[in-house]
Amino acid sequence: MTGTTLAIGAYDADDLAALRDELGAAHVAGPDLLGGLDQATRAAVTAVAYSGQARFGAAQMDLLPRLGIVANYGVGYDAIDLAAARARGVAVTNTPGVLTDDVADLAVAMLLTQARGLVAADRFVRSGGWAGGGAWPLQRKIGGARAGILGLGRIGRAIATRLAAFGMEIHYHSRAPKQTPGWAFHADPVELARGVDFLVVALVGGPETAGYVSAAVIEALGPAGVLVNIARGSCVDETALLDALETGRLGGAALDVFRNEPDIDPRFHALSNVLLQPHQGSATHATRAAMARLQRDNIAAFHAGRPLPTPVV
Ligand code: 8YV
Repeated sequence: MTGTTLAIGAYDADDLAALRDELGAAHVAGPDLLGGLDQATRAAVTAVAYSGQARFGAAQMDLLPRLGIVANYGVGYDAIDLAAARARGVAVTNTPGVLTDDVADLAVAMLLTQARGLVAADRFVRSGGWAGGGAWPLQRKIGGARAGILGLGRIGRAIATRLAAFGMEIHYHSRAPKQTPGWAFHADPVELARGVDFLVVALVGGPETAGYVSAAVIEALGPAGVLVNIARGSCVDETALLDALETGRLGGAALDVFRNEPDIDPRFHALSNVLLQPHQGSATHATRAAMARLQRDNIAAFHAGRPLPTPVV
């Protein structure tokens, strides 16, 4: 093995144990702690196993002069500065495919939860409202309603397929029309939002999609509309979203991702029309294990001089 592996960020316990056992990896909790490692330790690092949303850019790479690979624990690699990696000859890998089903499942669960008011209904039963003779208000039917998917990549398509199975009408926006089983393409995201009841964000993260769900998209979705985001907080103009939710100009939202995770904007806490999730799209035992396996396979291939299984750069 050439050089050592450093795991950076938060890991599930089994995955961190496997990084230690299989690759002899050391661990730091975040990229901000790199500077605290002594120079000999940093100079030995050739592979980084990366996890999290904190920025890993030129400044961090330059603390690791022999760095050859950053293997990301996730499909979205927007936290990693690809240009800085390219400029330094550092390979970047991710974990595509293995988490698609889980993220799509969560998106559907969040959409259904909002449509049928499941969280409030649970409270209604627990608080004795039901036993006390109160009437639970009628909720929204999913079958026949219109779902808009923003970004029809692997995950967007898996979400659309699931929602189609619920009898929803599927609309989507992506850079160009795609081969679909009759789903309606919209060239303009505002027009997509205007034409649907639920808008699910499944875009990639990064600068090219920052604020893509703009104030205009949110206004177009409107007072009866519900926004679901399982992609990245950066894709949404969060201030516009909060303003619209607080004033009822947007009906509701179900969010697994935020701009400043995990320390999210406290304005969200006060909103009863929002479902808040702790960025758990890929967080099942089986999927995290598969992601971690793929991450370790990429690092092992790098150390052995073999082709990387899932390269990005
Ligand atoms: C995280 C994700 O990577 O795959 C992605 O892009 O956002 C998640 O799977 C995971 O939470 C580990 O940080």
